[in-house]
Amino acid sequence: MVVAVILILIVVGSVVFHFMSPWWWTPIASNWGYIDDTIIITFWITGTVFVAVILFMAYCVLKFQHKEGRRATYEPENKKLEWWLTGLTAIGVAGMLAPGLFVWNQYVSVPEDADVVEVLGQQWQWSYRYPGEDGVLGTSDARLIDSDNPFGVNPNDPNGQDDILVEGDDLHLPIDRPVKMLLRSIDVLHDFYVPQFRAKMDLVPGAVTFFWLTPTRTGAFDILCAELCGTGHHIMRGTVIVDNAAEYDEWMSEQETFAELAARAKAEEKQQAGLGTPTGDGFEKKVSLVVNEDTAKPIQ
Ligand SMILES: [Cu+2]
Repeated sequence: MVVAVILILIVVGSVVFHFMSPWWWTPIASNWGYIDDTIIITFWITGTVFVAVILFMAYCVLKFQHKEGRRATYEPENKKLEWWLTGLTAIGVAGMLAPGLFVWNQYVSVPEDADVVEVLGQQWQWSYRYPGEDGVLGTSDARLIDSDNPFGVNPNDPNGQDDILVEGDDLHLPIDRPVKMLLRSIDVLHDFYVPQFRAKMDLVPGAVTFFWLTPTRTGAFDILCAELCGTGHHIMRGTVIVDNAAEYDEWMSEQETFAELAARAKAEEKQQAGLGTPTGDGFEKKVSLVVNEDTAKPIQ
């Protein structure tokens, strides 16, 4: 009797906790309400099975408790019952998997008018690249990455010259605009995850993965890495800021392009080598005397 009561209390407690729990998901900030729907369907199916199984156990504990002279019967085969259990299990599993297939199809079917943003993951930080005014990202290659070209943008690709590079700062997205997120890693597996967007995807070295979303709420949201990627995994965080159109345009106008970044890096290099004097216009003036630092003698 006590065991049956405990089992019933477990069921009641679980259902009450499920509906009263303070640890529920955060309010959604993207178009992916479908993903919440699939989770709710899974909750209902697994929850119904959980309640049915535990209540059945409570019933059996009560009904078949020990009584003097009662003997258990042996029934190894029950075709009818097996068909029922197989059929119901199949319907339950299909009910959990099928909605996910439809949502997944939508998740990777990018609308034609979507903007593009590239997310670059590395141990242990996030960086972002926007296509600039031409709307096309330049080609890139991990082998081109160095301290002056942290994204490995192909310097010979005209499409890459106006790419906007955002390193060590926030990702900005405009509200109500579909955006295709291209995901690239330059070292190990990472996973770009914004809980409020209900969206996540692995970054796989050597491949470019993608999904799309439309931000539906302005604000600042955490970007987490959801793939164990080394000792600094827990600090691999970022912030995505969803702006209204005016704020977004203003922010974008303050960003630096790949060409500007490359020119600045070159200028700094020259300055460090002692071959130029800052003139404010990119060291355009040629110096007449070039000094070989090894010998400190004038060379031709
Ligand atoms: Cu990571």
